[in-house]
Amino acid sequence: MKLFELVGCDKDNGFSPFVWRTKLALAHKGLEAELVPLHFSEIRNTLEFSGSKTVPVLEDGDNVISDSWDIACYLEENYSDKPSLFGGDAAKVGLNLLSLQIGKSLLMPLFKTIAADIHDVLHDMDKDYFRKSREQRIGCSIEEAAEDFKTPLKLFKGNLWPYSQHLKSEDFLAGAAPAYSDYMLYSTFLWARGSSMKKIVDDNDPLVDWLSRMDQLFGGLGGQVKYIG
Ligand SMILES: N[C@@H](CCC(=O)N[C@@H](CS)C(=O)NCC(=O)O)C(=O)O
Repeated sequence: MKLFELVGCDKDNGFSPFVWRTKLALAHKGLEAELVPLHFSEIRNTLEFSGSKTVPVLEDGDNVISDSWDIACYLEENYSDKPSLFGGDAAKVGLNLLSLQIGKSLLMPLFKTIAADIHDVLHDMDKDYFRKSREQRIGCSIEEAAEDFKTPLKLFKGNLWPYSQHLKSEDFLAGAAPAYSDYMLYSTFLWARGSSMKKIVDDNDPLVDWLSRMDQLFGGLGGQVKYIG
């Protein structure tokens, strides 16, 4: 199996939140994939064979699957003898909704919070492309985003509330054991951790203990991602 991922200057630091979802899903299933690191500028050409303009893309024998959600569904269906990622069809429908909620209420404000930091960790060849494409998305320049990160960070933190509340009574979002819902949220934090020094969770938040439980999974797969500096 091969997994195509996005990296910055450091080829060992794949920070895409969507690729993290796939890495964690593979680990949950006990599957290993060879990682193919790509810079933003290499994605389109390299992945032409897949029809995708974004990572993750997973190559599994003759099967080529793109989009983290489609990959998760593929793994669940084709590796059904391995531990379930979703916990049944009803839970799967809810996960699609959760993905949309995380996208709108967490990934969007967090992106604005860390956009300038991501720009800093990119390879020089990617910086112009990132600036042109992402400034449109965040509605301001990278420099303005660097200056005014506190407003989107406050929004991000406020939107963490339902997850924090849930984790007061549950070890994981999925209950007693982690599953894809946990990976969707956790990958959001790994994205920030691999690209930014900003502290995005308060010390007394129940998410802190959950993060430390998540960090220990799969031999410390996510826990190895250190705050960069
Ligand atoms: N919905 C897609 C989103 C994937 C995505 O946006 N990937 C970004 C990296 S985080 C990408 O490859 N962007 C390429 C580009 O912007 O040129 C998924 O879940 O896989």
